[in-house]
Amino acid sequence: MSKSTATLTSSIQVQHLPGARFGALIEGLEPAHLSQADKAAIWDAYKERHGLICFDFGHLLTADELHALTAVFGENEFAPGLINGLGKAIPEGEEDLSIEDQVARIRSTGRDPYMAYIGNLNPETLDAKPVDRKFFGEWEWHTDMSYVEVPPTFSLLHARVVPDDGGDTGFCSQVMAARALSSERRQQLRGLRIKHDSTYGSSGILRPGMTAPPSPVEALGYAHPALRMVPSTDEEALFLGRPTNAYVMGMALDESETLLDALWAHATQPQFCYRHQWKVGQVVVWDNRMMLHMRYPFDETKARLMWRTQTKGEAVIAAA
Ligand SMILES: O=C(O)CCC(=O)C(=O)O
Ligand SMILES: [Fe+2]
Repeated sequence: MSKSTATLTSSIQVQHLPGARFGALIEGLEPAHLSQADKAAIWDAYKERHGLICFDFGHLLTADELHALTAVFGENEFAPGLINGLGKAIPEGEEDLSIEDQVARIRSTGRDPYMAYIGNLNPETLDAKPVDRKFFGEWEWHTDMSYVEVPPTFSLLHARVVPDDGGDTGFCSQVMAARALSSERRQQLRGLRIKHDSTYGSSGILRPGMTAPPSPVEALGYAHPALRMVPSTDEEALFLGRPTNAYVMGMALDESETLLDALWAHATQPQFCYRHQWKVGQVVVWDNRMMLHMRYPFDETKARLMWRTQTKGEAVIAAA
């Protein structure tokens, strides 16, 4: 990887993520003492390595440290499922409840509204916590919260407890997938919008307050351009969201399904994908504009707990 002037004054070590065609591995970073040079080196790695970085700390972070690392990538966004309309249906009678009131309510329970806990352990006590069986199964390819108009840009996952086997996270570069489109397909995709369903979470569980739609045509969600621009690197990326209940706006359902099947087969080819095996203490950050991700299954007798943060997004820009 080329060295920029920024990396000369930062003590962090940046290398290619082993086993991946994209992604960087960063070691030696002190999240409580992030310098301007560190931040510049992180952004260089992000740009050169297509929006995926694994930070190897070798120890667990505090919540403040994870929030400080998140702030390198943007303004912290609320965790999904806590604020009305952000991965959570608006309960009757709460239509006018302000975000400030909701945040005050969440904080009064001792909960950090910017942190999500994904796992089958109580995040405080680390005691086993009952979860839906789907938690252990495969989580479908997706980009985070793409069913809202302005989805979060970066997501960060911090491995606290991981099984010795299984539970890997897959990443798939949609910039590489877009580059490999035929010119006919690229032409066809310009102007097309795909609706990204909000009813099911990535593991296949219905989200709080949601009901299953009769068909993808009626599913609640947001329709985004199929091909988007990523302004930070000035490249195009395919933007498929997630397979469940996806729908190409304006098409007959069977026509939409046929096109989506072909796009998913193209988008998730092995040469665009990387499978991450976690080590406790790592933080992986990805740019949802450039990257799909999924989670591999693991054994129901095992424990897994991740802390998760995300950054606020910006309006989705269609490829010209
Ligand atoms: O737990 C994982 O490996 C991935 C979960 C996920 O989809 C996410 O955090 O956005
Ligand atoms: Fe996700």
